[in-house]
Amino acid sequence: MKHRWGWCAAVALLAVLAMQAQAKEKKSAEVTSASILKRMDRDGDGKVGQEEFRNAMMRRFSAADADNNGVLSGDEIPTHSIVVSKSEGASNEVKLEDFSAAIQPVFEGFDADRDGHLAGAEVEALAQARRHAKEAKP
Ligand SMILES: [Ca+2]
Ligand SMILES: [Ca+2]
Repeated sequence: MKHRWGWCAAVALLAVLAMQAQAKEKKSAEVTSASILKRMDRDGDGKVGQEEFRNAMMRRFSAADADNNGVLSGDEIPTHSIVVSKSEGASNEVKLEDFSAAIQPVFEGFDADRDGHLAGAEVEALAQARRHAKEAKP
């Protein structure tokens, strides 16, 4: 009986440690609807409009394009961009035109009610996709 309790305590301790590790990991990779709105909602209406989304994505492209040649290659390719993953030839290089062409379908994929804005649950779905992309390719 004594043994059993010790074993239970050890398992409980491990579970707590695992949970703490998970919480820590989550915090460092946190993408929330709030953080997305903060970055993309430039006119402050609490929604991400189509233009705001496109502008944010284009900012990310320019930021990633270190040598400014309109093509992301090798280390320049952001590993957890959901637009990049939809762009053609994403494994080797991402051309500005392919990236740009992928923005619209990605936006429409998240705009569930098709009103041209991402709001509420739509932003949350975007945040979730970003989190998953980060987890898949750290
Ligand atoms: Ca807005
Ligand atoms: Ca919408």
